[in-house]
Amino acid sequence: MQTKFLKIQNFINGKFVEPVSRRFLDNIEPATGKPYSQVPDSGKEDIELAVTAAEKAFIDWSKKSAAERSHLLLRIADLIERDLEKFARAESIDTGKPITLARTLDIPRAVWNFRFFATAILHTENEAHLTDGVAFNYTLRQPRGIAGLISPWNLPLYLLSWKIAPAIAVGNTAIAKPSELTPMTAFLLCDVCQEAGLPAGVLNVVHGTGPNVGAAITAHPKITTISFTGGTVTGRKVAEACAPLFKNVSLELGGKNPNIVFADADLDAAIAGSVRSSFANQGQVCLCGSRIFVEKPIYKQFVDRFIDKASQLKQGDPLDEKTDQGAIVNKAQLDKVKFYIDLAQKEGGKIALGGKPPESPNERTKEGYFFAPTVIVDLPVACRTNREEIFGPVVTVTPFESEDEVIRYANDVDYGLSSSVWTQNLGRAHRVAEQIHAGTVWVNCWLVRDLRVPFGGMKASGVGREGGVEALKFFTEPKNICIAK
Ligand code: TXE
Repeated sequence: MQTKFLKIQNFINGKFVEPVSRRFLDNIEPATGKPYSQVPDSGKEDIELAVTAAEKAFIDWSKKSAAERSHLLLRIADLIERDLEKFARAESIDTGKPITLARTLDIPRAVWNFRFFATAILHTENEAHLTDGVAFNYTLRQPRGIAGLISPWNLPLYLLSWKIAPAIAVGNTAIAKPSELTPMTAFLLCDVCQEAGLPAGVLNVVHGTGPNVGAAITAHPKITTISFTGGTVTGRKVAEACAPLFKNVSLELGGKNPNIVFADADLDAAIAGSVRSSFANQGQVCLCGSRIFVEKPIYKQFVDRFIDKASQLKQGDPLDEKTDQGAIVNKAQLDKVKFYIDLAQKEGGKIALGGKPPESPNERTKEGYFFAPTVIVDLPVACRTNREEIFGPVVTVTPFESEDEVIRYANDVDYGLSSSVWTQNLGRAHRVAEQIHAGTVWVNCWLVRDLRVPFGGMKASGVGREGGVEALKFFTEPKNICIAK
């Protein structure tokens, strides 16, 4: 018997509405494998309604002062912070991540995203040039119109907020499509935006699948800016849809990030940092260091200590305060992880830790999507397991002999998102960081984020730099105005 589930609604023109189709999809809780709410199965008719609302709202919103827009974004940040526990619980149930991670990372970073862009727009600089005494040139950055924002399931509110905040902060209006797998915190955000007094139509959230809603966004001629975060395969589809319409597109895609540990590293720090960068969010962070390379003299010591530390991670019910490792987001992703575990063994790898689902933590979660932190050794460097993104709690560990060799290994993949380098030799840190193909290189740390620096990937990891202050440029159109003297 279908129990009455919470029906999530779209948020269009400042109101909560059902999809035109009246159809809904089950929203499955990863920890139980059972539906717990319903998501609108929207389509292009809903996008049409959102475009009408966003177009109308743009007229006034784009004319508001930076101070007025800043005030509203700061109010949204305060309300998310006020409801932090509610957002953290919703994020944990929706994604399967430990509630402690949602409470300390996802939601606080979403609050910070709104605060950062709310204040950044008060201090932007515009360029001006005196041209040979004959003219005065200045650059005017103007909002582009309606922004289409498409986000993934791994860090739902974190990654959606770092699109919404800059897009509307500079005066655009937005149509956002969260992943259909994790819609809940986007739904709560709409509540907060309504309470904060965000004018109707400035932010519209349309829930549904990629092909029905995401594709309608990328195809709509009036949605001139597209900010996408997700897999490389989908990113390619988004790029193909936008190219003929000459849209302004930013793609934050996948990664297969090298985590390089030299023999002179502070091993305690490198081990702790590597366990975090390997298994945070069950390894479902595009920035995870899924390929660990260790200089030969300390290889065995590293592997033994790394396995020992990783085996201490408490796997369990995401809602249990003591849990470090929760559930994988859905069955498809769990099956993908299992596929790569089998492939790795066929390619000659040895499972040094994990390799299978853990004992069920309790009655509630016995049919959930769980997988133990897994460490694979003895793989050839260039095998598929070492080149393809798994996006789960699975890392490989490989020894290396020289700087040149490990840089070659690190760069020999299609991706170029991030990297960590552990060494106490400053010259080596600079030398190696300069040669790694990655948009971000962390030295003796991981996932230290400063929104004032460019963020994004190269090669198959994406195009553009929007996860920070660069987003203020991405979401505006620079116009040069030249006035004769
Ligand atoms: O991606 P998908 P997922 C990457 C991560 C992994 C993937 C996981 O590395 O590869 O994202 O997220 C919508 N037209 N990153 O599985 O399937 C879909 O509904 C338009 C990298 O969700 O690509 C969802 O809302 N939209 C990143 C969104 O696209 C479409 C950080 C992403 O879905 C669509 C986080 C279509 N044809 C994850 N098909 C980084 N680099 O920072 C689907 N969608």
